[in-house]
Amino acid sequence: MGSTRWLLLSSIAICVASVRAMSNAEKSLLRDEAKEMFFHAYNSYLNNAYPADELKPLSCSGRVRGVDASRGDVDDAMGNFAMTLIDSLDTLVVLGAIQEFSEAVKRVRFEVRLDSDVVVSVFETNIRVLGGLLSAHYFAATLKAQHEPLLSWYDNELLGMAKEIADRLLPAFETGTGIPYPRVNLRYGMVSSLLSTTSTCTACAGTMLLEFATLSRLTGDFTYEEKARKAMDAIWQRRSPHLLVGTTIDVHTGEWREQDSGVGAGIDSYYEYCLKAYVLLGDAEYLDRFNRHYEAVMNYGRRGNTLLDVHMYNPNNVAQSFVDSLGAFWPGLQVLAGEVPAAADLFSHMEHVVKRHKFMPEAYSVDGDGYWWHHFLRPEFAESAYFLHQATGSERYLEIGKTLLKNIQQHARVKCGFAAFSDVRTLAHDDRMDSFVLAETFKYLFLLFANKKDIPVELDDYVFTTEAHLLPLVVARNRSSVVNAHSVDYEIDGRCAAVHLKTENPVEVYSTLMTGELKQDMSSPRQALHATYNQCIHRQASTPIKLRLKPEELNAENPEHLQMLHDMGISIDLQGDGRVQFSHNSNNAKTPADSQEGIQFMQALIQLHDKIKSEQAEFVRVNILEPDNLKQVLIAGGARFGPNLTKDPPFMVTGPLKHSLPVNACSSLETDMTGRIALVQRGSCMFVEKVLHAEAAGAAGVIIYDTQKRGEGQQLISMTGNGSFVAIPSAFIWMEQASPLVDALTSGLVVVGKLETAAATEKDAVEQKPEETEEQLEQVPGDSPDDSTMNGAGSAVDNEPQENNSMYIQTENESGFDRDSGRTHSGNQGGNANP
Ligand code: DMJ
Repeated sequence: MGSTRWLLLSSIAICVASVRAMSNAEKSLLRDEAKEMFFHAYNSYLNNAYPADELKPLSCSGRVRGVDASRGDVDDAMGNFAMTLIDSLDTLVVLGAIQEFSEAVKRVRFEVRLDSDVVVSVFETNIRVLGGLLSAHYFAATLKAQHEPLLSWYDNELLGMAKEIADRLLPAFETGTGIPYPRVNLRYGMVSSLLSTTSTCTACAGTMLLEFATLSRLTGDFTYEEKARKAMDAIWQRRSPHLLVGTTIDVHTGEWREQDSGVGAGIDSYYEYCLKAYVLLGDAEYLDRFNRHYEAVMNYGRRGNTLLDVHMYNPNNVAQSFVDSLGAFWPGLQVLAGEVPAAADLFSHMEHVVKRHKFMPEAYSVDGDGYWWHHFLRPEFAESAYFLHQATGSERYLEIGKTLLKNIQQHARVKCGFAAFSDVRTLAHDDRMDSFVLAETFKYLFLLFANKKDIPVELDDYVFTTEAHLLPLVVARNRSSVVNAHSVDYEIDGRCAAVHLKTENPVEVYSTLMTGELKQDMSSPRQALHATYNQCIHRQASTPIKLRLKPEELNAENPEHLQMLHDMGISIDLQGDGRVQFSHNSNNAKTPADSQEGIQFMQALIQLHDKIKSEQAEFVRVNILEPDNLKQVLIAGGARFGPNLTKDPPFMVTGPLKHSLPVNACSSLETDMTGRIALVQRGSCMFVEKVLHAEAAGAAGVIIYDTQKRGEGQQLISMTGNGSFVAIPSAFIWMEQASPLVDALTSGLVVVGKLETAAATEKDAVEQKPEETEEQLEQVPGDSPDDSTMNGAGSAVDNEPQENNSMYIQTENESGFDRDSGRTHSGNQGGNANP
């Protein structure tokens, strides 16, 4: 991070001028306080819960699978293997507690078993247990090599255990794509009951390589690394043309089951491991993948200083109206990528949310309101504060960390540890202390306030895994021929000289970095890697070429414009059917710089095209009618399931409006909806489930309204399906728009929901006056309250295959992961599964 650090120091100095300098004494106190907090949690766990996987801090007892009430997928992290102890091991080293570390390693060595007859999450077991064991093994072996008497007994036992747990995960990788099943039985492998769950999250599949490669390189058995690479490749190969990935994928067919794309639950650490695989292993292809994903994520997801989920194939459309707290790790990753100003920018919005609620709600809206109000003392916000502080040296991040630390002390600390919150508004506690609180939250808080001399580990020689386990960069030396022989559809995109250099002769570059004896001090290779990826990524992402001509300004009759295109290597051909085709050929460009601009022009052109297409295809109109009078026109989001509303003539459905019961339509409706347009509340289950329930009750159409206000600049969402056939149309509206509908319900007005393709944009709708649409009203078939005609529906629905057959969303609990690794939600987390 060296070069970036100084660069940024100068650029943000002005905005931090008003933050007072924290004295060294205060910093030391906070560092010690963070350490004491860790030990309060750790000792509480040991004294009250061990050998259970987790501590219940309110009950002062352990949480044991099969004994405690099931919490659903979240319990899949627990394998009766003293998870909190294993996850805590390397934090003990970072805190300098070698005596405690030695005792804990002994406990793990002699008391922990990894072969319980229990089904676990492959992802969670990898990041918490395998990662924890590998890191602890490396520290134990290193301390022994340094003649630390407390570890003189150590004989690589944790490495043996790491191999054992990885072997127990391996059966999950026997799939059509190499993407692992989400769950495996530790003792019996892929028992038949697990084979039917074929959907897994992207992060679950793409967050294996750091741990598996480290294991391979420490043991010389490259099976693990190959498996993890294959799983990552399988995801990369299925990226969308926009360079985005979806949230869940089928392990056999490789079809995307859920096509929302963001940096939070379900995807987060896949992106993280693209960059960190490069940091750890030095393989430029992962850097290139990260670069490409990064640009796409920032390009499409950014709304002001937040990132929202978008559709991977239609990324101008926002897929979620809320921000997932797991995405708070992203600024930390941006720092590692050299994108410090952008990281600081995104972080500032998160800071605003944390200041407002004391703790970051599990999900929140763009305007900072909570969306899911619980909070599990997650590490991501502290993690980003730590990396930003490393990169900038700014006091600002120390102050933020201090506030966070004090809030945890004041509100989360209980007699037996630290309790999560079931609701940050009331600060009501939850009897839960996840192992990542010790592995990550307290580790990052300690590191934030620590000086280099306080940390007995040379951090520059390690990479932090997604669970903040430290893996040594030195493992990169031990390569196997399988690694170089390995190939995917990797192409150099010509944007970054450093990547070119490395890729043209990776072996040579690699040996330059890695020659010399195995050293404890790996700072030189680390710096070399830093120099490479910082320069490379920073340059390409922070200095985009300013286009002389934007696609939207192009006038094909303007000779200057045509000349510019020509210089950039772009030719225009008029096709026989009247379409215009643009092609770019670098060889035809005047200069390499012109060629680069040509590439960017083409990218901007594709984006413009997508945007126009999405504006035309995704909006739906909902007209509220009184007899003979159009009362109001609402523009709503469409659905990617159900009748094709883009057909000509437009499909529409008419009927009186009726509220569903239950209001969220997440179970069979209690009332007959025949011929009605069902008004349904958002939340608690998938959009498509609601619509299917309404359809089963006889509804002719569905309008789903949000329970949150629309954030500023927030786009309408378009609802995704799960592959089920849906016969009736549906639309999504914001909460603000729901009130005219609710008014109409209570006042007994005749309401006709008319759904049709809206070529107009939302702006048109606002400007549209009722009287201007009278003509349109006359086209509505029938206007009596009982008229439930589905105009043109029969044949349109019967004959029209679903447009998005390849688009799926997993059903709740299907894919076996919780929010940390995916996006399903167990009951006590109280979230919405999809909508
Ligand atoms: C941790 O287990 C890891 O950081 C993971 O990548 C995401 N979720 C939790 C912390 O919130």
